[in-house]
Amino acid sequence: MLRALELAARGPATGANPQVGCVILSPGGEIIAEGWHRGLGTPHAEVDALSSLAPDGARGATAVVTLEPCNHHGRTGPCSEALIAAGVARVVYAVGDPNPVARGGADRLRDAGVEVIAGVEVERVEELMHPWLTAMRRGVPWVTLKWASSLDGRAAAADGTSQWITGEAARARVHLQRAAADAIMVGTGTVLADDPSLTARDTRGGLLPSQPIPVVIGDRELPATAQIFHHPQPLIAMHGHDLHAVLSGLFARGIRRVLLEGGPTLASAFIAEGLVDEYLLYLAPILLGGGNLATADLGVGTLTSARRLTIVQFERVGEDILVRARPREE
Ligand code: AOF
Ligand code: ZN
Repeated sequence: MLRALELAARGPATGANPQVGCVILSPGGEIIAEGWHRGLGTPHAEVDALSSLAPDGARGATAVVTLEPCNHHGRTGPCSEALIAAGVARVVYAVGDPNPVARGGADRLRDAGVEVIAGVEVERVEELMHPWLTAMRRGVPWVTLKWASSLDGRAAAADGTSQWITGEAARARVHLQRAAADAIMVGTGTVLADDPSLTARDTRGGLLPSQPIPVVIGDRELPATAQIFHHPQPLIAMHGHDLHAVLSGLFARGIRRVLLEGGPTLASAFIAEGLVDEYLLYLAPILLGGGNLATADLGVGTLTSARRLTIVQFERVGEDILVRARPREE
């Protein structure tokens, strides 16, 4: 399973489909085939692994898969049927398929007389798949909120200047984080104030291979000259009155991971509604004082109603510090 997990991680971490890996073992326990899923519309990990074997090469074999084999005719045929047709004797998987359309593979396999073992290395596999699994289980994308602030929590100076609070290394890291998201979201206010391009770029300004879809929330009109209209992906513009509905709408379009880079107003609305799954907070060693806090009103009137987080990681990035945190589970 740990090998299958390694293979899974070779697939793209973005897009509507999960990262899935598969190893096929001979009846004697040796690895005879490996496969992984390379993204939407391509063969699933199980079929990818089977395809490297002769037609009867998997007879009596064990298939080890990170995700329960699917049971649906989607963009490809059901993996349950492919494993049965190949004569596989045993299927071992980690995580049950959360997709209501695709699930049911384990039962189908058992009905066909295949031995099925579930839940192997489930914690490690869930860790790799956590954003995708969370999104699929609730029908709403995984939301990562990113901001950069001074050590005293300000996102801009008194005159409104807000670019280059953090250093070059942190900016390069943000671009990688953009490339790892399916969509990048800001409010119309941020587009008007900063005219961001919302692309994922390398340190020379070239476009990275994976580009998040730009999403703009709000009612203010955008000038035709806004940089965002030159993004390689077509813009999604939505009203922001019901943020949960905004997120379900993005999920329906195949978006599983949203990076929220909006200003304090949009960020705080998401926080206040409990819609943020993860925080990426860049803290620069400068002090700005005054107003312009990174967050607006969060509806926290007293300390006991504070939004409490758990820091899951912190790291020095150049001169700055990156704090990764998640809402504390009560
Ligand atoms: C994958 N890769 O290796 C496995 C998946 O859109 P489709 O037809 O490719 O089906 C996607 C669903 O298939 C996905 O949501 C998951 O439930 C199931 N298993 N998907 O993309 C794979 N094994
Ligand atoms: Zn499948």
